[in-house]
Amino acid sequence: MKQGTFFCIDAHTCGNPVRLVTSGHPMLKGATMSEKRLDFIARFDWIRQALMFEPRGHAMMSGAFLYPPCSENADFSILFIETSGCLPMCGHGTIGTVTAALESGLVQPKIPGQLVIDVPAGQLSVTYEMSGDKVRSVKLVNVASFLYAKDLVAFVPGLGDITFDVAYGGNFYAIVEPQENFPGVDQWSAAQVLQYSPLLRDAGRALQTFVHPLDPSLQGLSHVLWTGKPKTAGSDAANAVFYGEKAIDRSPCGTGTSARMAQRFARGLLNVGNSFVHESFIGSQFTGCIESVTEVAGMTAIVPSIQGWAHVFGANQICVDNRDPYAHGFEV
Ligand code: PYC
Repeated sequence: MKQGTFFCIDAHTCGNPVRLVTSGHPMLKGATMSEKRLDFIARFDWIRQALMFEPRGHAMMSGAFLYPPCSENADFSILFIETSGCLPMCGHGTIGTVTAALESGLVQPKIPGQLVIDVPAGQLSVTYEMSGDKVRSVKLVNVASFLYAKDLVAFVPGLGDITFDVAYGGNFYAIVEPQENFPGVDQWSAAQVLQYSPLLRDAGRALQTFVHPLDPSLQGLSHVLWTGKPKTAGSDAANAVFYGEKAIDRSPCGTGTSARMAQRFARGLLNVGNSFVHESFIGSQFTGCIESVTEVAGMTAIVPSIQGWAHVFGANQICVDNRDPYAHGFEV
């Protein structure tokens, strides 16, 4: 049938959109969110495309569905949807979803101020602060994050050789530090990020495949994180995260910040307990921290946390009607 009506709460996390879809959920097969995500991709991807792509969305559009908990200790589960697909984990998406779900009364935590959330990449522990009926800030303890490959070199047409690391923070990131052929993202325009990121991502994908050692469904170099000098007071570093085909994250990117902290930890540049204030391309900030050190299949990993804020700005009802030739959206 591939049509339906979806009620949505629209919010943004530090500038990046979060469309929390509160009705029209398909029933998904699977015991874990990882399995449910694969079922959604196989059978219901048209819903993502309709709600994320133009004309109902745009290149940066990102959203989520709430599902019942998969684990006994969890309050609920999140399925992330966005223009690039169904991410295993999304930090800005979690902060926006938690904010919208709490403010609208969609979720009632077992313990006030705390939530446990199942996501496809694993489980999150979340704490939040309220100010009246508004959520002031959300802190999530993310899945174990680790440096996967370092000092890879790829030829990027127009730039030349670029050296980069690949780290996992819920998604796999190519992380590029300033170097001879890249002056730092603070010296770059958005057009340059959009021009060179897909070229570097393609070159990285051609070098090797990036697969989570414990869950092969978590694989693929999906994001590029360019680093540089910060502009906002209090920031430790700046970044521009590229994802999908044309998106630059307006938030400082939760999974990207987790991957960056894992990379810095592995390189001896950040320690347990250190905070790391990461600035987005528009200057908004997340505060990251290395909570502890752990192991993933014999590899040293960190348990990172990310703190940020979101604002709900509206609600809408989206109709996907097959009489509309663009019912399932388009990308240009
Ligand atoms: O915050 O993790 C994140 C994220 C991923 C893609 C866009 N934002």
